[in-house]
Amino acid sequence: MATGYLYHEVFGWHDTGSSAGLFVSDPAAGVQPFVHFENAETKRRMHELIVISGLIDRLERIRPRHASEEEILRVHTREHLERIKAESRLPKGGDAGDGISPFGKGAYEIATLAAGGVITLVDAVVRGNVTNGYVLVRPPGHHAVAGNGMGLCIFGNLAIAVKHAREVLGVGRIAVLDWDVHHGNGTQSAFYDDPTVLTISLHQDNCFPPNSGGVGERGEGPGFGYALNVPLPPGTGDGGYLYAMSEVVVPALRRFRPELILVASGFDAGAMDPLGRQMVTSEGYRTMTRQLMDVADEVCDGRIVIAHEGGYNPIHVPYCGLAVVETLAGAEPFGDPLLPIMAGQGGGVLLPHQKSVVDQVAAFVADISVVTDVSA
Ligand code: 9RB
Ligand code: ZN
Repeated sequence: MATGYLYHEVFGWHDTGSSAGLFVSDPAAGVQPFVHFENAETKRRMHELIVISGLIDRLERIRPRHASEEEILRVHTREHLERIKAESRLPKGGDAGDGISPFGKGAYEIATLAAGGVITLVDAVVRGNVTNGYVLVRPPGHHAVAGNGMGLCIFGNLAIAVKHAREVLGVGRIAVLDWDVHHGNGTQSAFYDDPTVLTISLHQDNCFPPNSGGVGERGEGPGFGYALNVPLPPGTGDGGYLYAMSEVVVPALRRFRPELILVASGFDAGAMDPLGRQMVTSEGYRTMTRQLMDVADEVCDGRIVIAHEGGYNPIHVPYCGLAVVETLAGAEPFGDPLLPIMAGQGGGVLLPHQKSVVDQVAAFVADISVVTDVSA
């Protein structure tokens, strides 16, 4: 069966304006404005590489629809939805909620298309039209919490799709793996007390949001044990990420036995990212995808939906994304000219301080069991 692929040109029209890296530009203080780091280019270039490489011919192109208000409200408050809608009508747009997440006019419609895009691919996978798929959406979603957006995220695209899978499609257990370099705090918070949704986040220790995603965040109430956080030290590359996959992610999925696996896929753990300080290569992302597919074949007939999040190096991100989508589709590698440059930089080796974090979280996996009462 085919691999689904979803991208829409209007995702590139979401306007985050200018900034100065992580700072607000301020000419009086000598801080010159620059194009915002979260802009269309990494995503547009990833899409164009998928076309130019010929991979597009192996994919089943899927068209997104907008998420409805009812679908957004399964995760977010009415106040948040109405505020975004109102600010989105203003000539200069507004902010998702934390004062550092600007959006231009019309962002509401683009954000609902992003959330609806993930829903569309989840529908296609659960109904059996495609085996798996990649949703190349923008704006991202994994930081948005119920009452506000943050970290450039407006609505929780994946959380909204999880609720859809549960409430409309009747999917029981769902796992969300987040390999973006930042903590998937929003997705985690939507299901923190829910033992039927396992959230696992591999991220750089204390990167963003501040003080979020420590190993001690494990869920609460009946959901205790069903949130896993692996805060990897700066400098972690393929060696540490693949060890986290094989010691935490794969065993956790084997114990939990999800019926559907979703991935929050940021490429900002990539070795050339301007925000992250990690060293993952396109081969690292390829192997992580392969590991996930192998366990998905065991537990859920291969059902995986991967949705785009961060990743800010316009040269490297397209090759990382291509590697993931090629793997999903069972296609041969097109090649990544950056790999030889990264080969000698050391990220391929697992170091003791990385291993000790992973081993700490691996000990929590035994607390996971197959939850059969999804109405709990
Ligand atoms: C600003 C600050 C950030 C930092 C990181 C992200 C991550 C995005 C992502 C978003 C915004 C702070 C602009 C702190 O890729 N998530 O997956 N902004 N950080 N202070 N100020 C002024
Ligand atoms: Zn990120």
